[in-house]
Amino acid sequence: MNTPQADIGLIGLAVMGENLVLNMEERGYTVAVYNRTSSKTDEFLSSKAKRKKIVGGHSLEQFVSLLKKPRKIMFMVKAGSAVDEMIEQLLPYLDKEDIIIDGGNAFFKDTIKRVKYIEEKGLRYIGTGVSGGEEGARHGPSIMPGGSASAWPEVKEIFQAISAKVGTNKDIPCCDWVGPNGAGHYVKMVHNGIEYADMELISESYFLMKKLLGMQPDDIHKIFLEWNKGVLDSYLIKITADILKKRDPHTKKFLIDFILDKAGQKGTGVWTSQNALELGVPIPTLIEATVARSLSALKNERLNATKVLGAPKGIETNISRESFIPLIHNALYTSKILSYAQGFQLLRAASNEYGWDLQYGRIAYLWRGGCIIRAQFLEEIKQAYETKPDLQNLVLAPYFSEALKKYEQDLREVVSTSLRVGIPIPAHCSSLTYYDAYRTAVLSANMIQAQRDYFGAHTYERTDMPGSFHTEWTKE
Ligand code: NBP
Repeated sequence: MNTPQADIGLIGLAVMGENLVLNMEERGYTVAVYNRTSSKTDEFLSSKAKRKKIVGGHSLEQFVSLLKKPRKIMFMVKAGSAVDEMIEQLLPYLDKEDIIIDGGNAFFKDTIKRVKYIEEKGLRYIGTGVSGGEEGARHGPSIMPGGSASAWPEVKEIFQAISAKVGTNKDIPCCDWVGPNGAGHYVKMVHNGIEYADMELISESYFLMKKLLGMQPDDIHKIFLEWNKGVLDSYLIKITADILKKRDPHTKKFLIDFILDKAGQKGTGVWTSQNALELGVPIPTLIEATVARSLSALKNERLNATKVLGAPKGIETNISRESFIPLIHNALYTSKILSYAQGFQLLRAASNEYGWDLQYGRIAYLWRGGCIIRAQFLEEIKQAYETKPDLQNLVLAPYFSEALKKYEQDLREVVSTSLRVGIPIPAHCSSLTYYDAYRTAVLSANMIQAQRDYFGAHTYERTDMPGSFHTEWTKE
């Protein structure tokens, strides 16, 4: 058999796995690799991994024999049943204290079950979010690990070495322990939920400039480039600017104008929305962003509906670009604050529900670099939670409440204009409604309580005395 020489093993040589292996090797670690289809292992070893400290196994037994103890084995395989299959195939070769790490996009409830299952066998399990796509995996992703706490010191050095770094000296890793069982995968799930909202809000801003102001992609490119220098400075704004200037190699025209308006999704947005509904946490902007993708997917139905119902007017000639573009900027910024506030509200509720003791300031920092939602703005979120760890809602932190009060009217102006001309910007609308509802001391739900009591004797509470009341509504 082989000499155990590898510091860590990785199973799953697709896009993410290959790049993580190269990243680990570059940081000085010897990595063992395995892939279900062994031709991919050979291909990798003879190409990208050639002459590097990367060794491969054709069988799981051989792969495991390459690893130093306690063994650390990271999965980067398709989320779902593939993970359970791999666990079962691997277990016969592992010893107590060994560590299995699932770096895929697992559903957090599956991770909760897997941590329990593996710990009962005397081994350890980490479920970790990895964000940043191919580029992040290769040069520094954001890593959000959770699970068996005793496994963290064993993998901390490798994980923090390969993660993105932020701070003035680029020495603060975007990787830290998140919490027990499914906490790491949960935080990754909410990251993706916020990512959906961020992307939708940016797309809506672009859409307003295109449809309402009649601007061309290169003009909109310049606006996003400018916005990336201020409070909106973020990876998603930057790539939006890049996208808008890209030319189609065939037609030499702007590529964005040839891309079908039909967005796909892999499910993390839906998981975030479902869990928020389960926990009773209002995250309307995040949910709306998921709904918007579903609506976009109905391309054929929309084409038909345009013929039957007519297209909205979409353009108002008396709006000046100079005065409206700053309003779009401020509307995007306020909506962004409100969507992050909702995401952190969800984290707070989940932390209580699942007993995780999540550290919100630290999570904001994990997302500061490497991941898709990385943004300057997260620095302020970190500050807000460090100043007041029991902050009820991000919108109440002085930095954010001041911004909301300052730009609220601009969001209202943008939303009302879009409603008047029929340009759908649902995530902006939801953000504004969330803001208005959240700061309204007396809402309309007294009527709902009365209706529920009327037809179902569900009882209601009163404003003037404590207790639970029922009224015979139909009696004189
Ligand atoms: P994929 O999600 O496309 O998975 C492909 C890998 O899974 C291949 O190595 C494949 O082996 C292996 N696999 C499958 Br499929 N079924 C298997 C099974 N039953 N047993 C063992 N191996 C199996 O790869 P990816 O896009 O690199 O993503 C990996 C994980 O990272 C996923 O969970 C994904 O959600 C997550 N993630 C992806 C990104 C991204 O940007 N792509 C970002 C962040 C997280 P084979 O070669 O034999 O088919």
